[in-house]
Amino acid sequence: MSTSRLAQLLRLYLVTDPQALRGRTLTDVVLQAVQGGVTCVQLREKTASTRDFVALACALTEVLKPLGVPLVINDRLDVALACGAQGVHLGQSDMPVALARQLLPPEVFIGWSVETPDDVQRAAHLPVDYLGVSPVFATPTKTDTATPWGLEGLCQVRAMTPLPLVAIGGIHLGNAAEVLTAGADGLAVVSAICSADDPCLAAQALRTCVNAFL
Ligand code: TZP
Ligand code: MG
Repeated sequence: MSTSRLAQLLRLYLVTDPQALRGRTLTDVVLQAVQGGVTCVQLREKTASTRDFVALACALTEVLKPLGVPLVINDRLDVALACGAQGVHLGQSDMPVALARQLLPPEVFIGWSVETPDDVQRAAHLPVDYLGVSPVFATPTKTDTATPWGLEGLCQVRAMTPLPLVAIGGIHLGNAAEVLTAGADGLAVVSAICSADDPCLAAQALRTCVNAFL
């Protein structure tokens, strides 16, 4: 896939978190979010058993494939392979991306979280397809993060790499425009959509903002 096509697919990137669903099912929230204009979904399960993770991944694949929305699996190559996901997202403590690239079919894209300028520099020599700039702002959704980049940090990352950049951490409708202005190609959100009263409306509003930057 071309870099520009991938950047397009990453524009409004929903990251799931079972704790953010407020009692609704994952599939329901994801479907509503996609109706509202989410362009990519990452399944992020930190406590599920492998069996449950695979079952969720397969269920989401069935829902998302016909809609043309890519599914990305967080952390787990085996789960991505088992369900035929389009992408894998890895962090600094996960499977090294060079190994992941050897293990995955060439069409499966790899995202990598960058937490420091050193990480961004290293990415230039690694087989990664996009970078997750993590976190841009502090967020109660994930508290064990590196120091937030802030908007200035995000601008610095933009100047350092031509790779598609997805910003994550504390992003909502109120700061989405400045995150895009700072150079993000896509917005990755958990709570702004998963925990919204109406995930479809929340996604619609964010998508309208993202579209204004096309
Ligand atoms: N990685 C860095 S911050 C974060 C992840 C998974 C959580 C983002 O959640 P929210 O609710 O969009 O701030
Ligand atoms: Mg990880």
